[in-house]
Amino acid sequence: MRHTSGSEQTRCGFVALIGAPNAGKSTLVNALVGAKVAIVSHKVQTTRALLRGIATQGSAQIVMIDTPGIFAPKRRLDRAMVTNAWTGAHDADIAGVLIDAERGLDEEADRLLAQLAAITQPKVLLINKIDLVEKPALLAIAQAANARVAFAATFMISALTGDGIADVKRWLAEHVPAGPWHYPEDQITDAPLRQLAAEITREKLYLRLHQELPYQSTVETDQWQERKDGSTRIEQTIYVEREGQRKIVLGKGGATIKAIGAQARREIAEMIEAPVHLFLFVKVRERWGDDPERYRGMGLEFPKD
Ligand SMILES: Nc1nc2c(ncn2[C@@H]2O[C@H](COP(=O)(O)OP(=O)(O)OP(=O)(O)O)[C@@H](O)[C@H]2O)c(=O)[nH]1
Ligand SMILES: [Mg+2]
Repeated sequence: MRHTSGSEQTRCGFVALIGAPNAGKSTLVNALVGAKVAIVSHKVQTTRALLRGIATQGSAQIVMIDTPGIFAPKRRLDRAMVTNAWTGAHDADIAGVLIDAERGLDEEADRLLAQLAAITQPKVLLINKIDLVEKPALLAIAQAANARVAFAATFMISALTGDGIADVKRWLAEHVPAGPWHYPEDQITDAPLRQLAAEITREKLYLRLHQELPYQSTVETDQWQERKDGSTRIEQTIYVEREGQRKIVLGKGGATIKAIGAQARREIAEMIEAPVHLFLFVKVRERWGDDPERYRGMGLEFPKD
């Protein structure tokens, strides 16, 4: 742990990243932390619950809060995710508002900007994916957004290429409150390994499966056993809603689950720096989206209605 000593005053604060689904929040958390802590996919609604990624810059510790995308919720799970995102924003010291430059101020971004009045903390505008858009369009987005919301600063970035990320990090480091660090200096997330491992498998599901299937599945780590030979034995369950979905996840002769398992195993092994034996089970739980137990597993509040 760092201590305040001499002229060096430490700073520490929470920065929530909010934005429409797929705006690049999780990619940006990873870029600021400098390691993959949050899962990323090309599909919307990848992130389901708050996840903290810890970045450091000089004497400042910046705790980034990755949140689910904000959209008009339909299902119970959607409502839990969107509520969770706003909770993250309200509890943070600073809110980073991501706009996808390629989409500009579309209906979803428009609705988000309208809802920002409820956030009283300093807000920073982060126009992301600038690698995909010409400069005049970026300036137009910056102007239009700033005309509607009092942002403390505006940054144009690419979370993917790293363009502009150092500037964002410096600004955040200067603007988080003075105070002691919340986490040891080598910690990069507060999520338990079991949960990170379940997320990695869920990412592979998102990358591999099409249409609605990823949204109708969830992953839980059931067993985590460190063995004498230094390897770790992990059992996970993938919950789906119907038998037909179970068949798709398994694939012909088990080919799909095998590929998902191989990819997940490799990445989990990299994360824990030990050989991993990963066992995946696929279970049908009709209406798991209405089962409070599953929400606990995801780290979400269960909405009662
Ligand atoms: N070209 C480009 N793609 C990006 C950039 N940032 C993120 N992406 C891509 O955008 C997609 C969504 O990224 P995520 O980080 O998962 O987005 P998110 O906002 O966390 O999405 P949800 O969790 O679903 O709300 C992925 O395919 C990323 O690779 C960027 O700066 N440029
Ligand atoms: Mg995300």
